[in-house]
Amino acid sequence: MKASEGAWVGWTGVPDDDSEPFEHDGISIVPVALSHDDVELYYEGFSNDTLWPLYHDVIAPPTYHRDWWESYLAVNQRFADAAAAVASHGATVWVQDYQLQLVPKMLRQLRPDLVIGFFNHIPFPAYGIFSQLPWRTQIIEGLLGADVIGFQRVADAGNFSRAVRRLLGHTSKGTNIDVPIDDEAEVQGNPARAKVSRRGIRVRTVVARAFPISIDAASFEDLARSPEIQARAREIRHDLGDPDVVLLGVDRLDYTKGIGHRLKAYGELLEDGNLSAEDTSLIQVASPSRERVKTYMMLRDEIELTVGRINGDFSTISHAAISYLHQGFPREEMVALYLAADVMLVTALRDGMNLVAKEYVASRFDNDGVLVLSEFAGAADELKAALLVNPHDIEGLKEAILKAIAMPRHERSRRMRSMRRRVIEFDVARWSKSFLDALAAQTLAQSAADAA
Ligand code: GDG
Repeated sequence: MKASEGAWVGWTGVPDDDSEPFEHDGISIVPVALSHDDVELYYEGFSNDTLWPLYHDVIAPPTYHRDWWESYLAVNQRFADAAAAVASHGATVWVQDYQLQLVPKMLRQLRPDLVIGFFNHIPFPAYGIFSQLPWRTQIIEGLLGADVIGFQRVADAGNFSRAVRRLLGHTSKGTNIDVPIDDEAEVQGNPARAKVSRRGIRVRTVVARAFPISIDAASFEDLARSPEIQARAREIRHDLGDPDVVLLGVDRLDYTKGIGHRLKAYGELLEDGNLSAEDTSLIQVASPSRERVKTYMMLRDEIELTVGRINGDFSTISHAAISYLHQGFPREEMVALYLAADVMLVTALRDGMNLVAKEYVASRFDNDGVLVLSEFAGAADELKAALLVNPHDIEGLKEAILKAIAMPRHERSRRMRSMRRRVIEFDVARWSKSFLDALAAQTLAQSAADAA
């Protein structure tokens, strides 16, 4: 952002905050205000209680309310207006995530000169699920306002392209979708974009493909290499009573993360006598999330009941079966936890990517530790040397946990090295560069097609 003199357009996170634009750390920040009602209807409602469960394969039932949709429309328009007001001629605007899917089209109508990208951080569901959405066509049309639409997985991009074909009948070839242009202003605003399709109509090409997101891997490794953090990792194990095995889960307290499935598997292993709280400890960080949404309140009750039962049944005075932390921690503490853990459990039922999996790998410069990873997290496409699991298969999950605990050092090291190569090479800088390069290439290709 600094290098490109960009502006960051976003909500401050505080309702009814109408702060003026300001500079921070060399970046121009442009706040967009949300009222208390907007937060309730647009953010907690449509974004987190309609789109979130729908896009995560309806693990929880999505709620459809017309006034939430109206609010989603209004807030998306506010963001489009704010971006249109600050973008210079021909600028690149990169819209982030499912809360803003209508912005690309709204922005293109306001500013046909702009180059527009969109990245979806969560999955894009199969058509059979997506088609439940009463506003499915508007969402697809909103996204198609972009030049490049990025997804976490190849499967997500495929689901999107299928939805476009089913709902709008546009033709597509590979990752390119031909979108008819029916607005003369759009052609005038950027004549280079329009071309004539094989069907003889004026179209522009939209690219929809996977750009798996990543982390700043080097910064995690740097923290992990610091002597203070290593000392803290030892201290954590000591404070747990120096168990033989430390298992770790780190998630926002969200029903997509499969925390309940993980606890069920762990509880059964204790019950079967395959594990004992004397020599095994599970740390579960469940950072508070969306606490005003009802499904999240219910989830918290359910998880805390399960933790209480397992601890009640299996803890001893000196050793807790589960150290459950409903708190957020500084990043230094997270890295110390990653270093302290023999086995990292990522058992999401559906997850766009899951950065925790990558953070664990990036932190383990010692090439030790085992990652148990759900095949339903996007990270599974890249971290193939993890122990991949189907979290719905509790027996399979239990076997994977035991296998992780028993894994010989040379195998742990081989798997971790392979995963580390991937995470270090494909870091977040590479992710953003590849997206922005694709966006630039897309506009260049269109100019070239026009010139020819
Ligand atoms: C969405 C998609 C996709 C969590 N607790 C603490 C803390 N965290 C940090 C983790 C990690 C991040 O939050 C969570 O990222 P995830 O990727 O695991 O999951 P979502 O929040 O659901 O993110 C997801 C992501 O967007 C990016 O595209 O991967 O699929 O759902 O970085 O470390 N960090 C600190 N203290 C905590 O207590 N410092």
